[in-house]
Amino acid sequence: MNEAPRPEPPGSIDPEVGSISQADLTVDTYQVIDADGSYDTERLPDLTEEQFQDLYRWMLLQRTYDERGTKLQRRGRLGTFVSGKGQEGAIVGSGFALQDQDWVFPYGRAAGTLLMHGLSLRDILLYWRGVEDASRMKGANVYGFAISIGSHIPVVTGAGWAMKLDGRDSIAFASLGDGATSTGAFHEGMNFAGVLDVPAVFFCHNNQYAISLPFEKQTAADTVAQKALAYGMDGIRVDGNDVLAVYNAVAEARRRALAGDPVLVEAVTYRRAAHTTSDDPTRYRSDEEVEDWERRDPLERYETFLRDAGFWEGIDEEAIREEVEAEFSAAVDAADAFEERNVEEMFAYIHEEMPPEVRRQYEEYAAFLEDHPEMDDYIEQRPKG
Ligand SMILES: Cc1ncc(C[n+]2csc(CCOP(=O)(O)OP(=O)(O)O)c2C)c(N)n1
Repeated sequence: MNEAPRPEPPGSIDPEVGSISQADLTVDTYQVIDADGSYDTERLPDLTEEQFQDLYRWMLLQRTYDERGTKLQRRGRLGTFVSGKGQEGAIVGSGFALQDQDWVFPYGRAAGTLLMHGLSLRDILLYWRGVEDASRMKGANVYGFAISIGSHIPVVTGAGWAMKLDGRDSIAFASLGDGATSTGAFHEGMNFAGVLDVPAVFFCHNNQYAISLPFEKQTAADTVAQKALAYGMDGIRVDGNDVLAVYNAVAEARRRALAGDPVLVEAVTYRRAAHTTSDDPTRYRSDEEVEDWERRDPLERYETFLRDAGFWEGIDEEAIREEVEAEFSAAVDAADAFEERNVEEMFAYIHEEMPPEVRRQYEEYAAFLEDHPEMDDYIEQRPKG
């Protein structure tokens, strides 16, 4: 044991003891279209007129999905519903920059990204209806929703690493919220992504809230993008309500990821709807704040751009609205026609063979139902797929 007494804190400390501080960082927010709709021609992506118009259609589909999905839930026809209203620029701009061979690891708010990646609208509705096997995300390179927030980040790193070892020309793409960046899983996954140089893009929708918790109360970091530096990665901060800026940012992040440099992208946006259909946001945020973000609506901003750039004439807005409404209605009909599920499938859908622990749970449940036949009626009343 060292018996020598510790010195008192010195009266003066060497001023040369240095530190780095976030105050020294400049983190710019990349934009192509300003809030008033004016744009920088130098930054316009190299897209065809049809592709510029397509972006509008996708955003309108996302808006329709959010509005009608919320109503469906209110009528008891979905278990719960998570709206991406206000985040259309981030959802669609990022989806447009991906390629079919990429894998998407989604969080619940980004339905449009998944539709653009080939997932059916019917299956997304079935998911929110509580049909377990909709979690399989059939027919698209899409992994199940990360309901446990941030839990998918190490999986994304692992998937990206596998792609790298296989020499594939694809990336692993994660969507996540700002709240997810405060989880342990996020830090671990990001750390290894940086160490292993995996082809992954981590796309954070910074929509200012994690349920009722505002961004400033959740982290002392000024931005999400700067968190990348701690993992030896690059961070990009982009205006998430500017669909073209998001498209450029994710296209660039994807290019770097393929070259072995994973990127964290922060899209600055706002969740205009409630957290889920069981939340009342008026309890924790002001009308003024919501109205302020309504004025930064991603669809209106993009429409102004399309008009100024001369791309609006080719758009029959009424026809597109009818088309996306019809697409949504058809998906609801298809979900309604989905065959009835039996109880076993709730346990059986995820594994090729039921593992012993899951089998034990299933048997317990089946025995419970035998003892309580009245529960059958309750199950009958569950919304069917
Ligand atoms: C690991 C974990 N902790 C807590 C929750 C409960 N929860 C559900 S959503 C949410 C907030 C998510 O916020 P954010 O990641 O910012 O995404 P947003 O919903 O704002 O789009 C929380 C804490 C959860 N699902 N998973």
